[in-house]
Amino acid sequence: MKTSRPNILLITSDQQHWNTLGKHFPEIHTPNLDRLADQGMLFRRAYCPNPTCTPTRASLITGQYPSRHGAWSLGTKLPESVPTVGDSLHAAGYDTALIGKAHFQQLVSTPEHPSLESYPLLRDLDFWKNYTQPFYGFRHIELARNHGDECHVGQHYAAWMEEKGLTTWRDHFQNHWGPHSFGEPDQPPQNHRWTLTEDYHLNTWIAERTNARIDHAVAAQKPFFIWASFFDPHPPYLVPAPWDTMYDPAKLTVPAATPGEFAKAPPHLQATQTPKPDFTSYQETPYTNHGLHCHLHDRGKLAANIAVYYGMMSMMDKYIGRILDHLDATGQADNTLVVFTTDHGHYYGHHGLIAKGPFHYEDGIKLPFIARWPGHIPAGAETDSLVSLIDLPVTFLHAAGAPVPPSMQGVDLTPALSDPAVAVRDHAICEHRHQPTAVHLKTLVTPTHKLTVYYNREYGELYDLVADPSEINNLWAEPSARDLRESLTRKLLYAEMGAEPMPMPRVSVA
Ligand SMILES: [Ca+2]
Repeated sequence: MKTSRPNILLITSDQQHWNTLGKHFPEIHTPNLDRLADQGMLFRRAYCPNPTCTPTRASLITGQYPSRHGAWSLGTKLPESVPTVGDSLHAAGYDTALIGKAHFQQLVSTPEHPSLESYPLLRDLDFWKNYTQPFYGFRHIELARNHGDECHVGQHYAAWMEEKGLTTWRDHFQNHWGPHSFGEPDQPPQNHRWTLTEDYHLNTWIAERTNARIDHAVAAQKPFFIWASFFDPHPPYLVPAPWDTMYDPAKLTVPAATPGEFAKAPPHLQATQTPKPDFTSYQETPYTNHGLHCHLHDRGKLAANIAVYYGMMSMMDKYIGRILDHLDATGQADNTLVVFTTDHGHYYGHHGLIAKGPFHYEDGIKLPFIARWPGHIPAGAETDSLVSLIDLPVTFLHAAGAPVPPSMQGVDLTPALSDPAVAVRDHAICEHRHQPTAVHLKTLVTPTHKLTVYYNREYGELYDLVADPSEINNLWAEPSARDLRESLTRKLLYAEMGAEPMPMPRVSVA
């Protein structure tokens, strides 16, 4: 029986630069994502609400900004009390499942803040094999926690490798993490070519299990909401053969800083370009300030890393293709809203930076974003309509005809999905609070400009994205840009006021 309500398939990567789709950047090959874009709409101006994992991932399921849902930084936990899109879709009769990376909870469990995604539970495979409880609205989960060969490997993924006959899976992963030793032989971190073969890779597992869940929902005659949550191309730069040699580093463009661009940059950005920067004044908690370190790098090594970064994405593209093929084979493609995106961007030389951190250039906060729904979204369309990841829960609930919890702060993208000329937003907001006060910034993106305010600092950033798309010329302190800065600051305040939720509807005069 074919239901009239659409299935919803969310496919995400982790830390993927916006300009890594082969359709527009021929140095990389992503034939399956190109196919998805040819059959759907490519959004050129999609933004994350925070450029780190946990905050933005929690926004993806709650439709709330990190400043509202509570998981404001890495190492925090999304409160279980926050309504999620899965809660609402389950209540509406959907089969809800998450396959792959969650990262809604922290690696260390405490009595006050217990975490399922923590040591030593990660490696208790029997616990995960027998796990049947809902998790943030997903009635079915199959999880892992490791990027590449990281020691956090375990959960359903490790159980799957064992079921596949790879009893020696531990040999392919690091085993020790600070005080949490597993008493197993230590493995040094691997570089570029992973000893783990493709048959046992995270991508293979996610595609296989996503397809199995599609089959489950079809057999149960229920519409599904499935999040296929890939881990790549998040570093470490590591991929099985032959993908590690697919790209020749000598033939790749290696981005770089523009000479002189840091003259008017905030001090933490300037410091990243010095050999031994002192970031102690930014360290309010004992926990790592991601990205606040020296970013100077060897260009040759960077090129070799980019080749593997691209290889990771081409391999992931193959397995995304397997999921899209399965939608076709099961006759579900026409009745499925597919969204492909990532949780945040990545630097590989842009502005002299590597990986991620409190830097809100387009490289870090703009995303690849494709939506396909035959008959509802025009095929092959492209749009500059601004969208935010916090819009997806609201949009999914509208597609399903399910009520939207008043807690959600996103915008319904439906009008923009049907017409690339329609804009549903005049701004996007990107937050970044990695320390309570010392690393706390907020960015307003408009169709033409970008303003970044640093908490309790006199400095900031202001870029004209039309005249200066590379974000080289910081206008924040320019006397000629004073009125512009004032009006954008006011617009940021309006945006904050407009996003204030109204949990209780007004039902009486007083
Ligand atoms: Ca991430």
